[in-house]
Amino acid sequence: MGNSRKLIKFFLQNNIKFFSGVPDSVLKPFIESLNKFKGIKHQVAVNEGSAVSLAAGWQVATKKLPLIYMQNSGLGNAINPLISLTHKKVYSIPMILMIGWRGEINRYDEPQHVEMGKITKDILKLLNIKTLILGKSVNLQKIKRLILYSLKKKQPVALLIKKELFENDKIGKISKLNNNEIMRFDFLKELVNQISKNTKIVSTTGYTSRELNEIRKNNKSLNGKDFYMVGAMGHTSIFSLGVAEGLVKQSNIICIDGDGSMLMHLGSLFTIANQKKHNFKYVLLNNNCHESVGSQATGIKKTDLKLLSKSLGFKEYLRISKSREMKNIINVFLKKNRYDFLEVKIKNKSIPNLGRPKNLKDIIKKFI
Ligand SMILES: Cc1ncc(C[n+]2csc(CCOP(=O)(O)OP(=O)(O)O)c2C)c(N)n1
Repeated sequence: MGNSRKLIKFFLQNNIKFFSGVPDSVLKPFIESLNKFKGIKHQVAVNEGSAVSLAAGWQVATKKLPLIYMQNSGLGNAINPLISLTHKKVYSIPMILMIGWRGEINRYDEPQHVEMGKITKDILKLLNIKTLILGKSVNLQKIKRLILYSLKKKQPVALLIKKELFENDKIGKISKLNNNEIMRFDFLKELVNQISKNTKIVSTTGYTSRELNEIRKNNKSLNGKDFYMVGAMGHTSIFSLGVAEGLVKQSNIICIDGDGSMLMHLGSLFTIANQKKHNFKYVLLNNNCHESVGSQATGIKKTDLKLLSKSLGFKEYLRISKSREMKNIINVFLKKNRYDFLEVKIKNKSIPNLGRPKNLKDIIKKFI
């Protein structure tokens, strides 16, 4: 049995049945396995602070111990409720945090993860959260002691998960492909083919930035400049607005977001639509999932994005769901000087051998 199943069984035996969090690649097999067990309540949250607060409310109502999973990048989102809601000096609410350790010390990782990786243990210490690091093997007795500590002291505790813990877990076919026909790569290629020289693109965390970067690498003569939001997930849209507001020379700003990222800080769209910037456009690449970390569903499928964007105050809502309409709708979208919202229904499938944006300092220099 893989470590993820072993741990979930153990949690169930210890009456831990409520799970919430934001997906992470280190925890991918664990999160996927949650859906295969009966008697589990599992809710994917929009951000890590939201997951902690949801679990805290559930704990207050049931007196049972919940588990919240997240990538260590998400600790930033979680700190507010961890220090001002669940902390022992406030309401003292017990829970287990399971944290994927990106930027783990002595292991290569991308720049956006390195600093957080270095300080993750210290942050947990500052938050007074007793932490157990889990590497290749699982010592259930140690975890049991941590659980008892959390219950007795009524405090959050943490399991800090190294990459190797779930690395060899067989998870079967987790990335079920959706029925959308448009590949993100094809859309991005068509978009950069059509944009004018004075267009700047800000693209979201994960595969979107990586694919856009691939397109640029392979064709240096394309118009426009890009900024890749490699970290700060969920802040792509509001960062783009900042760029649109700050530019002295008139440029067109296109924000390319993902559904997971959009939902993480949905309130930013409210600020954006209220500013009514005519040089700002918003594109949502909607694959209904967090594809970059394992295609876990975001739950956005049931939301009417036309209604949402219009009620937030976007000027127009456009949608592309068929490859044959892509070229024309992109053309219409780019031509109009207005703050429109374009939803593109994309397949959750990326091109193989995807590189990563490098030399971030160069990227920011060239952007403006
Ligand atoms: C605060 C934070 N939480 C979690 C992550 C891990 N993470 C990186 S990309 C990603 C998924 C993004 O989903 P979406 O915006 O829908 O784009 P897609 O991957 O589907 O292209 C997640 C959860 C992160 N980088 N930062």
